[in-house]
Amino acid sequence: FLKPVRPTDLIDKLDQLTRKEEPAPCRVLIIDDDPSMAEYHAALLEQNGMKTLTLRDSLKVLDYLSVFNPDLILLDLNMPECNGYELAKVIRQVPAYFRIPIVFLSGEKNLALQMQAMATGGDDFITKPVQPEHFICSVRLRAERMRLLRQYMERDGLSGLYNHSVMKQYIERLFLQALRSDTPLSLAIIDLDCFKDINDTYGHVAGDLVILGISRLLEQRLRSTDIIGRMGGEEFAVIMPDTPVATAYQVMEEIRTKFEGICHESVNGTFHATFSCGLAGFPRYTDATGLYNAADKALYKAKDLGRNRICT
Ligand code: GH3
Ligand code: MG
Ligand code: MG
Ligand code: MG
Repeated sequence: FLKPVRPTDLIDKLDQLTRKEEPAPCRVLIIDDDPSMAEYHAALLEQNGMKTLTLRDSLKVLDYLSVFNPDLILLDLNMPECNGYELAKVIRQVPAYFRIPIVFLSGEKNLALQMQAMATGGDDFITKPVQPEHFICSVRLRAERMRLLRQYMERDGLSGLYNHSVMKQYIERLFLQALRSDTPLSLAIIDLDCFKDINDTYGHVAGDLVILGISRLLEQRLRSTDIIGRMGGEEFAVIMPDTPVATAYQVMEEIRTKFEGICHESVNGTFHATFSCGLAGFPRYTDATGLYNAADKALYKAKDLGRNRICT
């Protein structure tokens, strides 16, 4: 005998499935040619729950930025290969890194030179030797704000997955990476079936719960290196690096089966939901747009063939 579902139960469930703010620690990139200095600053931050990466060679910075994805950059001013002024200017020229706070960390006492450094795009100037409490507090506040800002800009409000514009950037970037390293890559586009009917029959709160349900299921089942996003409405995309289409098909098929088995609750009774999925991959498609269009076309094929299936 089933207990009737109250609207508040659904709201509680929505809350439960909504991903809370990321628990991951703030990431701080330290660029300093003096290893003992860098180590000391890194230790201070690590002891206070932050993750750090130290680079001695300022010329390597751009390579590491996209990999480490820092919430804040600590930049030494005087370095042999490329000084802090020049480096800050270069970093600021990359649109994706425009917002990352840059804090200069230098023994430079000359106020005019400090101002000159700030003018290149620095957010603050801390003189060495640092006062530890002040240093930790200053770095933490800026890094945490950056992480929150990033969350708002990059994530979809309901599902917590990456939003449309971030996914488009990832598709371009990961496609180029696959091309360069000549490794396979798969792209899946997922669309919930007859979702309008689900909303109409069971209410939009239940619909939202289905969106959250598929979001959490994708996160649980896929690898941490896979990129999952909500493209809009009831459409999702998954980028799977290092994964040939045949493997991606198996994984998505497993997710599809699991999803159709989930019993969703609503004030108008329980129900099941399904999705259709289009798959395409590199090396078959040789540019990111072609790949996306192919996956989209495969999705339409899946819909045409009767939904609740995966097509390539
Ligand atoms: P198909 O199987 O062909 O995809 O049919 P469909 O009904 O899923 O497709 P259609 O594009 O006609 O309708 C999509 C519906 O998804 C319409 C819209 O109300 C609903 N929807 C979009 N975003 C949300 C959301 O955030 N929450 C809820 N509850 N519904 C949403
Ligand atoms: Mg130096
Ligand atoms: Mg749909
Ligand atoms: Mg749709």
